[in-house]
Amino acid sequence: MKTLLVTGATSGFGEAIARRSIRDGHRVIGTGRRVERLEKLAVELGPKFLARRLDMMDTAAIAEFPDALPADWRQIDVLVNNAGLALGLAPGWEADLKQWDQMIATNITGLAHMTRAILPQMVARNDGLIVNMGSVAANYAYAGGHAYGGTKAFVRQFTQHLRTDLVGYNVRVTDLEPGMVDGSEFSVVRFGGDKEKAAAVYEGTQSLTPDDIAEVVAWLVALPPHVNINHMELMPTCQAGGGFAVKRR
Ligand code: NDP
Ligand code: 8X3
Repeated sequence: MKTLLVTGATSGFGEAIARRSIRDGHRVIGTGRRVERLEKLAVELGPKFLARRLDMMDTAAIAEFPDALPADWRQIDVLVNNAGLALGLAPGWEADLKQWDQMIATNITGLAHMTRAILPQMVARNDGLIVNMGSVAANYAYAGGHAYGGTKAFVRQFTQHLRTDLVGYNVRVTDLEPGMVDGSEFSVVRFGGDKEKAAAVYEGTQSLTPDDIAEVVAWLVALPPHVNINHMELMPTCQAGGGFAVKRR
């Protein structure tokens, strides 16, 4: 039985990863800002789920987080740096700077601080796995993707550079890069709560699901310690990388 720390467990991927991990015999510390969601999940999943409120934009709270856990929950075998968000899809010159700041604070600073908070114990034990939730937006440009894609490009390079530091240790680090995933709140959040606009993103597609992501995380967790998946890009079969944007006369 491993102990997973899953950030952003109040919906979407994080919730599915929590459920799947507990089904696989592990236990999970699930975090997020929406405490009522965490409490509901704790009732459903029982004593193998520990709910903790944590705002990933609060770096002081992240630093204090590991030592504030109950003593028998402090060894984190797997960190799933999943919490994150995209806000807006306006062209760069019209984008809301507050939205850029929030994406950077959550997807970059929060993820980096959480990694820094947990990595020392993994190195000291010579054992552990970090799964960073990247995105295809790190690899392909699309209109309005600017700051979000930039944060996920950070996740990709941060992961790969950490790999270099960790050579010689049995600590694995993976950047998971999903494409379109329906069934989470990602697009509802991106469009400021507009459910119709969010649903239109997936209309007529058979997108990936949060359970597909949880399946891949379960596979990563189960791999033997000598196998590191550096990065893994997955898309639904109905999606592929686009071409260049060209303005013709
Ligand atoms: P959801 O919106 O369903 O889940 C996002 C999770 O992140 C929620 O649990 C939310 O919790 C948490 N979160 C956001 N901001 C904060 C914060 N400041 N502090 C703490 N938790 C926060 O979307 P997904 O499940 O789809 O997204 C999960 C990850 O996957 C994200 O990093 C996203 O970028 C990435 N991703 C999503 C794809 C998709 O198509 N859906 C594709 C590729 C990557 P709460 O609001 O309760 O704080
Ligand atoms: C989420 C996938 O294509 O909307 O990271 O950026 S995408």
